[in-house]
Amino acid sequence: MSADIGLIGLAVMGENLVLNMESRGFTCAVYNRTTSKVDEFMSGRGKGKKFVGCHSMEDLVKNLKTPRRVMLMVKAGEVVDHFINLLVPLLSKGDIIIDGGNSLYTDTDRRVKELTAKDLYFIGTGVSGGEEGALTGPSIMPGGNPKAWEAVKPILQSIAAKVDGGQPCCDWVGDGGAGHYVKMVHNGIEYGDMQLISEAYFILKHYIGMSNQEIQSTFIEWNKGDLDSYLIEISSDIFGKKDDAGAYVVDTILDSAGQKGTGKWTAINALDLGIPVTLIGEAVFARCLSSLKDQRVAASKILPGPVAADAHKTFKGDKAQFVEYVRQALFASKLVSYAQGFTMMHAAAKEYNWKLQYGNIALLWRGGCIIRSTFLGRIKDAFERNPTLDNLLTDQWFTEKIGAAEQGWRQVTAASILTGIPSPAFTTALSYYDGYRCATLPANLIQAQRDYFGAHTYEKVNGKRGEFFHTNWTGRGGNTHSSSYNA
Ligand code: NBP
Repeated sequence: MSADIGLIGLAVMGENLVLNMESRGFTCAVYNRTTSKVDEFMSGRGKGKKFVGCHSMEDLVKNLKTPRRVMLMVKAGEVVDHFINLLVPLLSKGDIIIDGGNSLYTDTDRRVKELTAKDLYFIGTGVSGGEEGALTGPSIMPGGNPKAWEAVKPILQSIAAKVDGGQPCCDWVGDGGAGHYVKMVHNGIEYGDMQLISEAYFILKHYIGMSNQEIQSTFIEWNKGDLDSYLIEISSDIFGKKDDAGAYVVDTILDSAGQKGTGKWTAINALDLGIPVTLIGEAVFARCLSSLKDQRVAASKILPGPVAADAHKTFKGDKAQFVEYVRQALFASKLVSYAQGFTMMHAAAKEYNWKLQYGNIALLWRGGCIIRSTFLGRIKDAFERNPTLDNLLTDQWFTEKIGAAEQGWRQVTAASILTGIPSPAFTTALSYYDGYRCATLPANLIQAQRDYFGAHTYEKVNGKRGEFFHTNWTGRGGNTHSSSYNA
């Protein structure tokens, strides 16, 4: 049997993706380093289906139609290079390797170039949706060598999630590492959304004193409006789940969050590009802070200040009203986070010469992936109105929505600060918002200080942009100044 595609890596993502492909009529050859997993799959979930189980890479390649399409769903990093090196001597001109793991976009860029030089095509694609998405329809963000797109498009689009009456959440993103870049930003936004939701939960729990059951009901309500999203939906399920002993599972889980790197990569790249993506950065640092569990426990006994768990003792006022404020804080912060994520992609497209279609990217995330939400349709609309929009917050829909949520957002951040409830993502989002809409910032003083100690020069309020001045602040320095550039 000649297979339509070969897949290497029968772990949670690979196994479910090939089952998805098979269910759409494609024949898949499968291989895994630990070959017993191939046997388990063939006698288990793959039994009686159109799969070819392979015990060697040679066997896998031999069983493929030409041009051969081989997809890697393995641990990102060196393992991807390892399999590419094994595949290259077995493949022929025009064959295609697709990496569906969470690879760093610069690695994908390099691999596209190296394989093009060998007359092979390489696609690096983000795949989001976890186990269930992989099986029933993930969001797929392919980039790489555009010459390979037509050959893989029918398979990838048929297995992708569908929205708006059948539109696949899979389309060509761009050259080189563009697909993996967009997946990286997706994951960064996912970090931000999860942090925001957890801050809302903490304030409802500690400041208003709500039970898990009450929080669950609140989330169910929220999921019917602007916040309608997969992460709000699964969080409401989480608040209702009890273990065999009758305890809420969420209360039994240690407050130390893990991470696998994509949020960190997003924050690092934002710094490299010089774009303020503060919320994702704060979300990554919040996970780092959470992991310092022992230090936090020790510090909680020493450092003065109000105790978050006691905040409910200070709450006075209308509970329902404050719950609405928390919803507003969550939604407004989310608007900021997505606006920041898209400004970052804007800057990256300029820096790396990609022609990213921002409205299409929002559509790719509308279904299948972890950050899927109805709100993404609003982002698509905003970029349809203005494809070169600098910042989503200045689109009319966003401006109106954030304006309507702003007062509640301030109430919540103020209350959390006064009662010692940490809310780093809510507060950083509000600081960004206030900074972005502030026509005059105190950076004049920073420039003066830089010029004072290092003769770094400054521009004048009424001068021409790009014209730099130096003041001899102490009368002791000369008129020599440092060159003016931004790193
Ligand atoms: P893992 O990321 O756990 O990778 C498991 C696969 O990598 C297995 O086939 C394993 O082979 C192989 N592998 C490892 Br680990 N080390 C190897 C080595 N040194 N040499 C050869 N093969 C090696 O699986 P996953 O969670 O299915 O994720 C696959 C990719 O998709 C990753 O890049 C991940 O970041 C990405 N992703 C994951 C999710 C998710 O929700 N899990 C979502 C979206 C994207 P073995 O069986 O022989 O150990």
